[in-house]
Amino acid sequence: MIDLEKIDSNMAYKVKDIKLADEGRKQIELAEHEMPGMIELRKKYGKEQPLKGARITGSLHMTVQTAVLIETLTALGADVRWASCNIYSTQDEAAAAIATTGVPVFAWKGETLDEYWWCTAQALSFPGDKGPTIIVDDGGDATLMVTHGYEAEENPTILDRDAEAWDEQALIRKLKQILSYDKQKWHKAVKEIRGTSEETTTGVNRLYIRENDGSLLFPAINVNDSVTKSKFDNNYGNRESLIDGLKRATDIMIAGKSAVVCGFGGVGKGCAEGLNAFGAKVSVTETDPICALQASMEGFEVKTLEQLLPHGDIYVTATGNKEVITVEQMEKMKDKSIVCNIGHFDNEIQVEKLEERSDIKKRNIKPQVDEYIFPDGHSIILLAGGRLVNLGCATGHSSFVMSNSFANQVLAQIELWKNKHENKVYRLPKKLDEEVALAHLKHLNVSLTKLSQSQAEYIGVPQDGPHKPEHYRY
Ligand code: ARJ
Repeated sequence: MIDLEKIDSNMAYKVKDIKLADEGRKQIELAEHEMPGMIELRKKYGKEQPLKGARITGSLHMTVQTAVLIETLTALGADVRWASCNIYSTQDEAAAAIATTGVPVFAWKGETLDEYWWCTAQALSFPGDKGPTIIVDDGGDATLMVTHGYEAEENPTILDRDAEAWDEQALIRKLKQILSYDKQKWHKAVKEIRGTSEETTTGVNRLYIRENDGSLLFPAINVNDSVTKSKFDNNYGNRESLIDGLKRATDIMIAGKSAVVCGFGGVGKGCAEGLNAFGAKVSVTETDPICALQASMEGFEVKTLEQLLPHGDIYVTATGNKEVITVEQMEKMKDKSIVCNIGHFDNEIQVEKLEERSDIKKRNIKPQVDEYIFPDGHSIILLAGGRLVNLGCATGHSSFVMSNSFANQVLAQIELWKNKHENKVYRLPKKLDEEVALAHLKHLNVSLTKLSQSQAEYIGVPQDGPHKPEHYRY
């Protein structure tokens, strides 16, 4: 048992089973072969050590792919500590492999919410009473802990509110505990933080909200909106990993089923396409007229959830919003409907309400697969407790697509560490986006056509890129 009351910056690591390290190492080696972007960055910057002196805290799913990211950051000179950003997403063998290299990792599959925030606090606490100098965030939980902790040091009464979400209650408990013995922890940390780079759409939303209301305490780089992240990971990544999650959890035949995808943004597009490719009849729900039109012109029926409830067999939320599927709606679904979420946070499906209803019975089928039985006897199958199904029930996106996302992360970390920025949200320049793509072309045997000087002049771009104007959205 760990002592959740204490933050111990000298603890070497906390993982499920350190003996899994060999297994993890072999998977990491295979992943490296599929992550040319990571290997190229190690080659390009290994000598120069651009991250030397940086203390990096990562709050991002502790998978095999993330292990390759961590080892790229350390190869560039950084001192790294890590926690997962989801209680179900850790691959225990990857965590063990990284822990044996001397990088303090605090992550295991199946954390409680209190353990989760302990892990995040551990990753944010470097020996010698220090915090990080830069953060790799996915969903903004490391930034949230630092920022909320900082605000509570100025006004402790903000921690006295009645939080509804269980996750938020656990964060408040942890921050209160820390505040009781250290009134300056987060102020000391913020003084040295040069910035954060954010992986995902919903985390980026949080950053822009903070930028607009003036509560952003340090600079941030929006990695999600690099083209080689959002148009690849969110789309092609989910196209495969959603199916992987559904299959590993339920073994369901997808062909012929009615699948409902809530949200047709970057993630929803990939999900709808993946389900369609497996032969499902795909319907979409949307609030945005442009995305609704896109879905329709891709051949998907666009309806309201109410209209689809009598028909759906599989429901996937991918909106980035909250309470997209309510308990009342689940009550109207067909028997044994599969309900899951692939957006970053756990509140797209009303799981807490489902849990609180004493007339609904829960039966665990296997880890991360639960059946909820309604009073009339019909049931729904909920995957990964409403959290990211691809990471909770499978192992997330494949290495190749993550190599693109993580190359952007590494470039963002170098930028934050080497240059001073204002407390604003930035994006990486288009040229770097193209470099990330370039690093992955050889692996797929791509031959690129080169613009001649006169062709480049004709369309008004430099010959060596960026080859399209910055605002071009792809
Ligand atoms: C680590 C992963 C993996 C994986 O980049 C994706 C994103 O935006 C996150 C939302 O939380 C999940 C992240 N992601 C997907 N697959 N991170 N390892 N294998």
